[in-house]
Amino acid sequence: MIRITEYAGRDVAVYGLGRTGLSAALALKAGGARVHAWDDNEETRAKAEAAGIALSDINKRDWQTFAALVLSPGIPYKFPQPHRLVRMAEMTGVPVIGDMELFARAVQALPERGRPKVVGITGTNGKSTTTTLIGHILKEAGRDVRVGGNIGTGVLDLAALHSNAIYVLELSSYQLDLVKSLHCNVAVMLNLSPDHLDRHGGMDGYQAAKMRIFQNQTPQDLAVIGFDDIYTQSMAIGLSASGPQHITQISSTYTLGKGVSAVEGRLYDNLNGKAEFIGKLEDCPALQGRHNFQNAAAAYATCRALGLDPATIMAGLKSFPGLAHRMENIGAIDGVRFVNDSKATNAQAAEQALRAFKNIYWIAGGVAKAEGIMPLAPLFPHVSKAYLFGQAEEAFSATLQGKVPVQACGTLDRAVDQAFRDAKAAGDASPVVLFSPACASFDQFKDYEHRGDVFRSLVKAMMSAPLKESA
Ligand code: UMA
Repeated sequence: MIRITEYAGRDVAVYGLGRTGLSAALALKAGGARVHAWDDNEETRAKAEAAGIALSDINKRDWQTFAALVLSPGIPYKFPQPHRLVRMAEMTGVPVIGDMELFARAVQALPERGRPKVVGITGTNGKSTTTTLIGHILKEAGRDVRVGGNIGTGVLDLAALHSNAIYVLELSSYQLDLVKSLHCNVAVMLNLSPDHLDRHGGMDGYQAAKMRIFQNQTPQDLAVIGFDDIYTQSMAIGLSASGPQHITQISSTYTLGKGVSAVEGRLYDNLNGKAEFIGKLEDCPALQGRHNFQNAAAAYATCRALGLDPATIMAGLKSFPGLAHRMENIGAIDGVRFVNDSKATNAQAAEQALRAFKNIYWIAGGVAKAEGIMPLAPLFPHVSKAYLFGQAEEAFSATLQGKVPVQACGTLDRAVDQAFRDAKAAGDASPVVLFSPACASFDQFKDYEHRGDVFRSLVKAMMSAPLKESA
């Protein structure tokens, strides 16, 4: 835990006691603040109490006494309209901040030489993969790395500040809205497309929130910016005109005159205006597909800035296991690769994986969404055969009829077994058993994580036991 001593002996309101609020309340309490913690959800309040946080209904308190309101990112700050308690704070002159701001100030309070490095990652898509990837490469290189933020671990839950440590933080637009003092030694902006517009009052507000990742950067710092969409292109132009920091552009679409490119998975370092071929991303199983090439280029640029050599970074890209349940590479048996993409709960989410591979033995099913798998039709030529299970079996079978061979399997275990047998027997080049269900899970599983865990266990069991003779 990162103790927050800034408010020692003062009263601080903490509203929202999910991952952010609970970790902030504990960090403030450990640092000597008088914490007034509240959540409207009874169950969440009970959990906070069990964790040692005394509850205090801030709706009924004298707000003049609070030194700050720590707000959770999920609670409306400015749009669609400020939460009632945000208005209350504003009316009484109480600053509204988030856990990232508490972290940022704790870092700034250290003498300059004692500060850890901070790497922030934002963008519309690919944040979690890039954050985890950078953490993985740095860890493999022997660095003291701590990974948190929007990825699921509240930043104040990470290990205590240390001058040798590197904090790799996924930053959402919600979190960036609540931060003023954050100073990223490396700030990564992957890509931008319209998202969360209601929460930011439109695209301008969303973009402005994202731009806050660059605030407080100095000439010693680096901004890594995607070149593949017009929004990030214009951010890079704006920053190069008026920002103090260095800029490295990255692309998975264009071969850049200066920067890091990963067009068709061929990674080139052209940071100094002289292109050097670093490696083929086809050798990195968990980084397939153009969106992942962009993530890999960003991770490469970041790790170079932190002093890693190209060979070490390439080794980390190759050994990256991927995020659990998101195109997670589980391993191979007899040349057949197994990929767990259980997080794909609709057709749009399954598209990335279907696009990334060929010779696919596709396992799909569960509770279908309204659009079914029709939007995936252009990718059906990538599929050698489909194995269906769960409620969607009949509907998916009808969509695939005449286009892709189909087998109705009923359950996931039968689908895995049959897909492996066929993939092994077919003798295709680089066959992939892909579990990308394009469905919700709740007909047969607790949630997508449970479903993915079951798939992984089935594959691991096959890895340690020979295949039985008959299906
Ligand atoms: N609440 C009230 N009253 C209200 C509204 C909410 O009491 O009127 C309470 C809720 O009961 C809840 C808390 O306030 O307990 C709100 O918590 P939260 O939604 O901010 O969630 P946390 O558990 O604190 O998780 C947050 C991030 N969630 C959001 O931004 C919505 C997590 O990102 C993040 O991992 C975590 O902090 C740790 O940093 C999740 C997310 O979905 C993954 N992020 C969005 C995204 O990626 O699209 C931005």
